[in-house]
Amino acid sequence: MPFTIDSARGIFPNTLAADAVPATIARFTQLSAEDQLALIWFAYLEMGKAITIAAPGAASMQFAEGTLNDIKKMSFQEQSQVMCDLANRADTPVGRTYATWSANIKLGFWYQLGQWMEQGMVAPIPEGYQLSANASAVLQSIRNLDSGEQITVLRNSVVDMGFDPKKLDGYKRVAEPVVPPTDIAKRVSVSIKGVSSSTVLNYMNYLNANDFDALIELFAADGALQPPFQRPIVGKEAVLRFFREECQNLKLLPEQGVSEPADDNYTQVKVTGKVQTPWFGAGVGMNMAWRFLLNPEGKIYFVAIDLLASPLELLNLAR
Ligand code: 45D
Repeated sequence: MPFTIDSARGIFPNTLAADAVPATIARFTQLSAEDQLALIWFAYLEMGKAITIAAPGAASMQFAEGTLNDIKKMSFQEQSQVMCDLANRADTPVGRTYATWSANIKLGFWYQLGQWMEQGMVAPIPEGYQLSANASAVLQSIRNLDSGEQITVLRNSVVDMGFDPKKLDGYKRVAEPVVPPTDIAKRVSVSIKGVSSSTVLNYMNYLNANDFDALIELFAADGALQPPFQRPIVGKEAVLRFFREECQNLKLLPEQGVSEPADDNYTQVKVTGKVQTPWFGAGVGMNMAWRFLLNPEGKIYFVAIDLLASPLELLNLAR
């Protein structure tokens, strides 16, 4: 039977993803806005003792600057209201602006608010704030996650805030400018134990070099990419947009993999290894798997990227 995107999602079915991440987010989303903000604040402070966030570059901060300056001028009470409205996904002017931003701009916005909260320029979480019992339980679950899972929970909760972009009709997406690809002379090539597919090796090398125009040519016209805990992004145009908006300056460190024939002359390849985000650099190595399905022409019909449940999963290459 020919593959569909839906059936392709099921290749290497015994890959164990870090389900604790969506489970934690689901519980977090049920909390009141005040509890959500206080909980993230506490989690962020505790994590900050072990890992450091890199300050976002000016290029990504420029888009949030206007909104940030408006917030800085408000009273503490108004500032708290704006933050609660974002957590509540309320339909407000700030919530609508926030909805148009890429994930990195949203993170940079909160990074700045966090700095200002520490410096006393933006309303702090009230001293002695008591989390509800549910919120304390969620904070405890976050403490029990590894650092790759923790930063994914934080990122996803930030991305989910603001007015729902699907409810905006017609808007301009706001993302950081795309950096030029790394000079050919400065590129480094990966090697993957057990995998020789040039498509897979080039995928890693092009992504590491921010060479999105070359990267997208590795995909079939109807190809799809499934980011961790998301539905597949389908078609070259949408996948290229995703690369340009969300995938700059990642560091992919694949280690090992397996390759085997699949139905209809397709080939399935699973690779495991680490990924670093520019926000935390070498401080956080996320345990990842890539599950590729290559068509008979060697183009990527489907690739799923999974955050793995544990470092042990790096060794799980069973078919
Ligand atoms: O609410 O092969 C306060 C793809 C309190 C592409 C706060 C990929 C109040 C293909 C503290 C102020 C992308 C899929 C908030 C590979 C409050 C591909 C602030 C994978 C919110 C490999 C909180 C890439 C703050 C991956 C400032 C897996 C939080 C990338 C900041 C993963 C959190 C990247 C930050 C991750 C989190 C980045 C900066 C998980 C960043 C996480």
